[in-house]
Amino acid sequence: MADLKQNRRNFLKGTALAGGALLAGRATGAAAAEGDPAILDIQPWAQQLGEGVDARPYGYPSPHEKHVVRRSVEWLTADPVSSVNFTPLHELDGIITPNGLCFERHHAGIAEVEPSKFRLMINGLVDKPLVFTMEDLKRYPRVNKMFFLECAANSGMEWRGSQLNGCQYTHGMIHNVMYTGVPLKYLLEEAGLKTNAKWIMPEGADASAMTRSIPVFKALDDCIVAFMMNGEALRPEQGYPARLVVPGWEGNMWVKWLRRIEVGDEPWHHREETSKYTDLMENGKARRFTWEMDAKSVITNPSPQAPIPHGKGHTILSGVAWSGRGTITHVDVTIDGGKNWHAARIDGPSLDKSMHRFYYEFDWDGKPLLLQSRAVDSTGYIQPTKDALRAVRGENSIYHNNGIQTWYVNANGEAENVEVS
Ligand SMILES: Nc1nc2c(c(=O)[nH]1)N[C@H]1C(S)=C(S)[C@@H](COP(=O)(O)O)O[C@H]1N2
Ligand SMILES: [Mo]
Repeated sequence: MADLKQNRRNFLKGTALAGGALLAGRATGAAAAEGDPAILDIQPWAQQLGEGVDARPYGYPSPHEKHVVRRSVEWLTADPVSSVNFTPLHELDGIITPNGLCFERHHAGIAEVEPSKFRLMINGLVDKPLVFTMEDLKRYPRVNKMFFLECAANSGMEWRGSQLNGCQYTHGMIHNVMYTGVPLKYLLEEAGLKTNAKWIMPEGADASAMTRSIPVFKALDDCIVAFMMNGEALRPEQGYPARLVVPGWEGNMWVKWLRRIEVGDEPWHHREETSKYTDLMENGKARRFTWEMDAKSVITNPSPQAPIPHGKGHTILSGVAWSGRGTITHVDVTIDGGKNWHAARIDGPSLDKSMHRFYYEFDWDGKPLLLQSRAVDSTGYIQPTKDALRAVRGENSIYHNNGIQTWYVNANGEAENVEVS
């Protein structure tokens, strides 16, 4: 483990870098090597013509990236149609989740909705019940907003101790996407909310007909009926042709394949807000309606699926942080299990209820590391330790685990999921 002096030095370097200084004298490029065939030989791709512009009408990644895929945990569920797969966070950088890599959570498989048969009904406590087609929706003013969606069960398997080896599995029930769609407020206003309208109940068109109760204040604030993600039509997996976006709130409320929104004066207490998506406390009572996702972060590199490949020396640590209550104002990082904390550098857009990317550059002495990150959001909330969460919530929880994650890195640079107290 690095000693205190070592860490102070790293801290100063980290600060200098955050100030924009370059890594003077620490360049990692190798000196020009004589006779390097990768430089001198004419490579296959330069010896023949490549494919033309007619070869790939819809592009796809390089064959060298074929390991960058969503993955599932086999023992987690009995059947893939009511299951989950995970975003490969350790293979991504920046803040955008590519459409083909967004984790999926379905209760009854992927509904293949025919867009010409899409109908969105608004009924219940409204002046005039309305039905919208896709064409109708596309004639309302639309907005473009980037938001994370995190399943409330993300990190749920870790509640009783470290279990899964990889941030894809411990933290990959999240994606961060730019949505294009119509503010729900415009549609509700057109239908005209009655004065006693306090709740809405979005319903999915899939075989699970998923429903959740959402308070009207949220529906009128920032919910969106989205039909595009990252610039193209929603993928079937994500609710094509339209899904509800409920910024900062648990993923279960973001109803996919939207078909109906009922307006009422009280919540419906359906399955997804009673038997599921409630938190069983120590005293046997269940906490319900925990909508907002608290600030959370994870180091994506290094991590169990992404060891340090280069041995000691200049090392880039990277990760993501998010909060359902606003932006992330800082992320602190420790490489010695919490003895010393260093300010990480947040890079890229800092948007409300969206993922943030952070980096911490340090000189690795080649000794084992205990890595942790801790996010602070714009409300001043500080991401808690897992022990602090358990002290308040007991041992029975699954959902809403935003505790600090620890990776142990050995002298070979291999990482493992552990807990320190
Ligand atoms: N209609 C419908 N909507 C749904 C679901 C579903 O099974 N059916 N799953 C919910 C859950 S539990 C989550 S976490 C998110 C997952 O969204 P994603 O598949 O885009 O990742 O969608 C939510 N919306
Ligand atoms: Mo979920």
